[in-house]
Amino acid sequence: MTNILAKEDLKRKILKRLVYSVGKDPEFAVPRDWCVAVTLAIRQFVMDRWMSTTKRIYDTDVKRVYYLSMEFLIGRLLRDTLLNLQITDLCREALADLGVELDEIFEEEPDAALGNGGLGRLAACFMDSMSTLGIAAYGYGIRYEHGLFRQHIHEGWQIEEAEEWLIQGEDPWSLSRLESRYLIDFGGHVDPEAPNGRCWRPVEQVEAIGNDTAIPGWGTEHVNTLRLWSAKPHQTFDLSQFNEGNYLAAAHHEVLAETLSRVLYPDDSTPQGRELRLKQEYFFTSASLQDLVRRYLATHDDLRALPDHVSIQLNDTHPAVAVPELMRLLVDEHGFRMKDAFDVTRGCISYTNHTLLPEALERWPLELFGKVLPRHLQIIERVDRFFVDELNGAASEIQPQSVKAIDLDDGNGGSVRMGNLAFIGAHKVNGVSELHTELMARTVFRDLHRIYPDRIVNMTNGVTPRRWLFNCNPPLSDLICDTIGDRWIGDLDRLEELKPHADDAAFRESFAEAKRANKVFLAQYIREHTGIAVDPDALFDVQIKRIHEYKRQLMNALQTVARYQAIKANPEADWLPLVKIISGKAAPSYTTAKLIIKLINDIAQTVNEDPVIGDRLKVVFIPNYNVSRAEIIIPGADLSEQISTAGMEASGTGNMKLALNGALTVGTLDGANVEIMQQVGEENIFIFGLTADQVAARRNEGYNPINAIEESPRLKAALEAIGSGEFSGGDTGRYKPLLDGLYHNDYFMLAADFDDYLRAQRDVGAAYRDPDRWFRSAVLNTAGMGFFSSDRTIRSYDREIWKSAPWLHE
Ligand code: NBG
Repeated sequence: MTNILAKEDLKRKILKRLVYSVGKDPEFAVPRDWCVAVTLAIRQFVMDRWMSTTKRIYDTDVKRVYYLSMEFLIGRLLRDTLLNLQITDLCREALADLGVELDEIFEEEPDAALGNGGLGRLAACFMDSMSTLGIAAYGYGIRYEHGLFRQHIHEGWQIEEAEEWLIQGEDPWSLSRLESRYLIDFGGHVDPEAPNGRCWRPVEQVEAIGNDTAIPGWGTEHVNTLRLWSAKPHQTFDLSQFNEGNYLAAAHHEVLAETLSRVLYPDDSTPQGRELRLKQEYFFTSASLQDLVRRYLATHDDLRALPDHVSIQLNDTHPAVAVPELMRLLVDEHGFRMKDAFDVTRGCISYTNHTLLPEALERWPLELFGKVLPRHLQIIERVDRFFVDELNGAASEIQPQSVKAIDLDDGNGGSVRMGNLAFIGAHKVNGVSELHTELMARTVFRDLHRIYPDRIVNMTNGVTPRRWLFNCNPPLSDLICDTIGDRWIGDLDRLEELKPHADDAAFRESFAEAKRANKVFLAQYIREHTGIAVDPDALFDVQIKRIHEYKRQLMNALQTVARYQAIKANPEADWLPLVKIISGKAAPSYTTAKLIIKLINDIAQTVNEDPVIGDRLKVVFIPNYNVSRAEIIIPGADLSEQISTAGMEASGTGNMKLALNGALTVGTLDGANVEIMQQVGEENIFIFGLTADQVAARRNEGYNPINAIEESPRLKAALEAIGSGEFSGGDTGRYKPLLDGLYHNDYFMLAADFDDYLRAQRDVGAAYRDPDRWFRSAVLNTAGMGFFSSDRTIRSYDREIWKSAPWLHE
């Protein structure tokens, strides 16, 4: 009865939105109109819970957690929101009554790609988990008008196209909060004569306006807020200029301001030496801090107690300017003494490091920093002085100059080291897997770790099981629910109960059927999107992630060539049919990565068209990798390629999603692979290659790739085939940069690992030929992945860093 009422109510809400907000007659509405109408109706549906959550947080005055992240790679929201509200079936039935198919509506939603890769997707998983656990959390970021570029493949090359996720300029999920607006200043100078506070005389101002999206948790009434800032001009359109006919000048301010939230920097590893990027970082950090201080002061009056009520988590160094910005707010606007402001700031802030790659550790030239943020530069100098005092007390043998936030001796006029600034200004600093955390303490932050030995903690990454198993993989999640019930969705450790079923032949059979159904679906998708026909009974070998040399897609490509050559040499042998599936984007300015994409596509063309090869080997590059594509590829994967040079992948999260969905991993002992191995058991994963320590040792000894290549006839033959133009229509020059890189440098030690990689792939093939063995391992992979829920990660952030939800740890 209630269900019928609820259904009728939802129908009414949807129709009302369709007519009054979208402005369409149901008779003429196209699927996209329905998608917007449903979204608006669901938004309305969560409103009560959202408001009562806000009220509860105010009333109980629990500690708030603020997650500052330049990126939130959210993907589509409708399916996950319905699941979390537990109204998927209700909505499906309501729409069916209206003659509309819910699954078709899902496909209409644009994929919000406000992030580059792992770091942004992690932030999105954390939002889901923080709501699910009932933590009073706010995500803060930027509402980019254009998210990550769309990748189009033209004759094998990556072409970037602007991405449009805002349907007609709007995001139906979000509410624009015109009352939450803040002024953000830039440039100018600091007035040394100014009496107390307010000594900064900026020359440029923009407004930050909040746009809120509700993030409901799973199986709870709790709804948190994701607040993304958009930039608007402060001095709006200049009518007098316009009237004088000076149209461009009239719009100048507008254009300048709005540029700040126009595009996401499409690079996940190299800092952009660009003023705009620095301004974006300050823009969203300042707006977020002003907002949280205002919220705090609405119900408290003593800012010295801020650390008891507020935790600010910096997702990488992009918001590290929060350190001087919070201090500036306290000193210049609230009359604090500098040292007190530093202590309060450090009490609130903690920082997550996501990479050890030297080129990814942000640095800003002093000149640029001082030009854009003169007051902040001054404050950072003060931070350095407090730091030097602490250093002198703790480890006087360390040269302050080598660790201060400001590096005067970089040979380039000096720079601000954002990693050191974040480390010094935070009370906790975390890595994202055990190995990464350990390496962090031994390498990039070695000296700082000696000075502050209790500061570094590990928080191994996780992924939300709602999106990354329940929603993306109905065949498998149905099987799991039939076998152990559905409590695993909110308590992933329960997957452990599947372990005994690994020895049950009937269960393994059902598990294999679920996998096959997903592979059939993926095969159809591949056919529709690439024209390539693949056999669902072949082994689906998947590598999906950003294209980067350290991730070694090139090694995967070379293994493919080696396999191709072996089949050609002996086509009649009993080859296990293999489909290589690769997908990922390269940063637009990363020439080598783009050339790797071209090579993969060239290999694909040659192999797929070779009549001798047939179904024994197919190579597929799926264009425009994004969250929605991941949701289709992951459930259909048999093998997960996690083959980075050991010591270089901070954690990885795709590795977790794939194993959770029953793929076996072939990988190095890098990032979270190490912990995946511990959880699923060494016999259920294919590990190969040098360890991080061995990589470092080989580099120190003076590694010579030519020797390694000479010792590996199969690698040599693969390289020679590429060099001879076999995959490039006789063009012997095309891949010279890649080949020269391997022969003369091979920084990522591909040659050193190659033969062992082939060995591991042979082991994979042998295991796959024995379905009992394979599916036993696959079941044990899914069953062993409970640890990698982002719920577990968030609990441990809360226990060790935020301390905002003590009831979670009782
Ligand atoms: C990435 C790492 C991944 C890690 C994610 C999330 C950046 C800078 N780093 O290994 O490369 O899984 O962060 O922590 O995007």
